[in-house]
Amino acid sequence: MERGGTRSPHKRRRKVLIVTCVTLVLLIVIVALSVGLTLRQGSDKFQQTFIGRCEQFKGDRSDCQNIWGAFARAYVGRDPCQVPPEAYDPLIAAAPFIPACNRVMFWSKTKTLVHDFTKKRECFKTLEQSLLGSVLDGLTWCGKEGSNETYTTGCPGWTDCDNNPVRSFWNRASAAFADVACGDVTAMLNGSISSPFSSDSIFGKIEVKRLNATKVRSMNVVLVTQKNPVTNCMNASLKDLEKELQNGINYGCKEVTESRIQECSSNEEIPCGACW
Ligand code: DVN
Repeated sequence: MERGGTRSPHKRRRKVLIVTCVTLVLLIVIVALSVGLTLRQGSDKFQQTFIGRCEQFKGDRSDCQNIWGAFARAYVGRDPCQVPPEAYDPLIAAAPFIPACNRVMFWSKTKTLVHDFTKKRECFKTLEQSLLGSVLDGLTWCGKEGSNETYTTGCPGWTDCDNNPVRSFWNRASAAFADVACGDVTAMLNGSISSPFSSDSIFGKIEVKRLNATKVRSMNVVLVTQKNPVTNCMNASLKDLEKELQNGINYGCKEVTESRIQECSSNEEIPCGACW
């Protein structure tokens, strides 16, 4: 029996231990809940960005939810290095690319310049100006086995594994974009590098190979040069590009200075056809 309410040291130590354990468990629960909440918020934010961009492009809410569903099913709950391009087939079916005959613009190593130009002039359309390209340009996403969240951090980088969700999307979307190319198509390539065309690039290994001579009449390269050009239209890699085109697709190449392209971007008085 305890005298006067004093406790033995043993009991005091046990009480301190219990309080410490309970505090620790509570702390762990709070941290777990806040991490889960943060992940959930990140996942929701990504979905809101996707749907917001989709609605902005389409001008209405119409089927953006369906398109989101087809997109998410490609990678959610999957190992982020096991998402092949064909996982996005249902997405391409849900948001098909619309042919833009004589206005298709491919590019390689000229991302900033080509989009500065195409954003200001209606002459050409790039993949990144399509519904899916504009919704996902600049975003990173992946899933994880056993989770129904979309992660935007901790995802595999572009070169970490071939079948990562972002790279597979752009490979699949590039193929679909090239499949609907028609008429005279254009490619803006970089004349400041020794090989403006690389068969290892998305343009080289996917898009060029999918151009169909029954629909595409010509491939016209715009080789962007600086004051002191590094290369020109006689470059060996451009000869390779010409060889890789399907028989029946004519090839052309023009060296155009970056300043001329910037002039065309900002001066709508210059008709599209006279830019180069
Ligand atoms: O025709 C275009 C367009 O239609 C697109 O779908 O494919 C063609 C462009 O791809 P490309 O020929 O491979 O050209 P790039 O310039 O080598 O790469 C295009 C983009 O892929 C880069 O701008 C990177 O995108 P980002 O990060 O600038 O938004 C990405 N990319 C390519 N190689 C990469 C890489 N990102 C990171 N690491 C790499 N090694």
